[in-house]
Amino acid sequence: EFKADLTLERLKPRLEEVWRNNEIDEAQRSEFERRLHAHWRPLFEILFRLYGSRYDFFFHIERILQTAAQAWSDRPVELRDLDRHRINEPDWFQSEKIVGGALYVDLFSDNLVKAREHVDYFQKLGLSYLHLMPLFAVRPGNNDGGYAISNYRSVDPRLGTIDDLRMLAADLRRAGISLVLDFVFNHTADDHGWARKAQAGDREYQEFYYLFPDRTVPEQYEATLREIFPTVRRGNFTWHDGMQQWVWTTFNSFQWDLNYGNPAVFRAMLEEMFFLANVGVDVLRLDAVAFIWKQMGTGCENLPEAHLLIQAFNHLARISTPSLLFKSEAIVHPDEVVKYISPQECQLSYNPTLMALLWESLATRQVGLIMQTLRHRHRLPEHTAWVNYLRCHDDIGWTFDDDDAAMIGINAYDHRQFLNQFYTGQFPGSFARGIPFQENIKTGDMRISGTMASLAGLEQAIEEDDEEKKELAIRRMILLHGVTLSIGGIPLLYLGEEWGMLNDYEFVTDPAKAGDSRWIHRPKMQWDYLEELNDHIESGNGSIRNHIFKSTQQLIALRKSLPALAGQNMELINTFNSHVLGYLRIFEGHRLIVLANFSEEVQCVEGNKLRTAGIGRFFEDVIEKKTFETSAPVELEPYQILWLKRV
Ligand code: OTU
Repeated sequence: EFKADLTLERLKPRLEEVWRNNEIDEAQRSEFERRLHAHWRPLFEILFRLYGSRYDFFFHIERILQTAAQAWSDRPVELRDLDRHRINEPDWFQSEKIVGGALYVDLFSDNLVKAREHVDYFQKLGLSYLHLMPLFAVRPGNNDGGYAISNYRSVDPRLGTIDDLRMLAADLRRAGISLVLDFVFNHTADDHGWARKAQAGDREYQEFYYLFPDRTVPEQYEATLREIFPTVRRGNFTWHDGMQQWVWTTFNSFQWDLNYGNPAVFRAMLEEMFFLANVGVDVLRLDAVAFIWKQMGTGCENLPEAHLLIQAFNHLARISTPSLLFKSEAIVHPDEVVKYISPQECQLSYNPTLMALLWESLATRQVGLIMQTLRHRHRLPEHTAWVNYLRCHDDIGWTFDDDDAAMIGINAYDHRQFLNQFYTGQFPGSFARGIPFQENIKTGDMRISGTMASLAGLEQAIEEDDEEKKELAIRRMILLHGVTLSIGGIPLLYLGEEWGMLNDYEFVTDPAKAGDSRWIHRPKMQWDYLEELNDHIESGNGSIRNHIFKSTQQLIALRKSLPALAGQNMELINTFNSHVLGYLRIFEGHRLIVLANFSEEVQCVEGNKLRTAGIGRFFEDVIEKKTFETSAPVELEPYQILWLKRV
């Protein structure tokens, strides 16, 4: 602490320069300094642990501090107002009024200007949180859906300009919709300015990446590494002819992993983070958090230093851009996912385990594994929340815990094989139409691509023109939404779900997409659906879409009217029925019981089992507006979900 305080005293005069150049007055300065003092000690300790042994540690610390001061100087007034507001309301995202959506600007709206016209659509659907998939300048050709960024400060010209983005951000803010963008900080594209300089032989920038002249060191690393994109290339390194070096590439060969062992990389990315924050982003989705630190002899995933790095970014955000929050994208083992979640690290996190287990429950018609898992994994620290989703732009991986499975007599390996068979439609009787993603011949491992509707059976039902199957598929979709909208945390729709969009098999005709099966679940929005909505179509696919849209919209509106659905508090209810998931939500005295039937048969739950949940003698399902008595069995239709409130 003494060291930290002394360092700050010594460095403070170095900030004068920044204040002077930007004409920052005393009041603004002291607002920054108050927060700097509050966060300095922990920040200094983290940076010292990461970089303290470097000969140039103090140089880098000084630069980091100046970067923070510069970010505060650049922060627009309206965002500073928002900062003050959010500091007093740190739990704004816990509200039942928060409902999220995610989309690709090009596939949904064509470009940013048109996206601004779609704000009323987002409101009509009930969204108050919008994640735009990466929209920055990318390399030519395959750009991994925007995740191969060549410039974090400019927008892909096909989508618009950075000013279009600023204007959209302002529109969204006025409409009460929080903006979420990606912070793709594990890697840059191979044509990012830093990578180009490295290729041109600049030593300083070669140290931004992991480069090796021969296979010796890469092979030593690979002895303990997983392969994330095994169909792209075996191993984790890519040979670069120009430099005559092997480059560390965890994902695609054109995505170069950044070397955070070098504090200059941390500072450079910090600048990019602040740039995005000052555009008017409320939440940054931290992409691929698991991979940002490497250490020989480990799996180079989820290392303690990865957490320290994010905490350092977080402290700096608290100092300069305090309304900015982080969402962790750690699609890893549930024990590891949760370690990224805290007010000091990521306030929000994808909930990949819940996502996978909801699909698992649909396939098995059993709720054993989801119950076993939720029992000890749903609770989070205060001031944090899950982001609960069903599908996103990525694949589904079966990231449940093997011991959770073993506890209820399930062999995890076999079960994953079964789920892969089921969701690729190979298991007899399966309703799903998924396709494999990144099948690993060596390990037999596989992930699943496919839209929500196609995985839930709608594609098969439409193809077979089977009314009963269509009905069941729609019920499955509403059931799943009914859970993510009520289980605690921010529900996140992947846009297209609200229309039951089916797989798009056309992606194979585009050479930049053909090698990546995830494009099957990234269809283009059809705006005539919206027109159909007013046409009262009685039959055919139009009526199915309308039905799905209206039910989804209605469920969202309902969620937003139920204070019991705020916060994270969720207690499982033993329904004594292995097909029915049950839980109680309590928030500030408001209560709601949820019962969800994962089978296509009618199921019963003894009403008196629910009394213990303190709901009284009568209750009403607020979805169907039907009243039940706790003295009788509660009957659930196939795939029905009930949201029960005491009357
Ligand atoms: C993320 O996902 C993105 O969501 C993907 O769209 C990108 O392709 C990738 O990073 C590279 O930027 O492997 O299949 O957590 O599962 O980070 C998705 C581990 C991915 C990975 C996850 C990654």
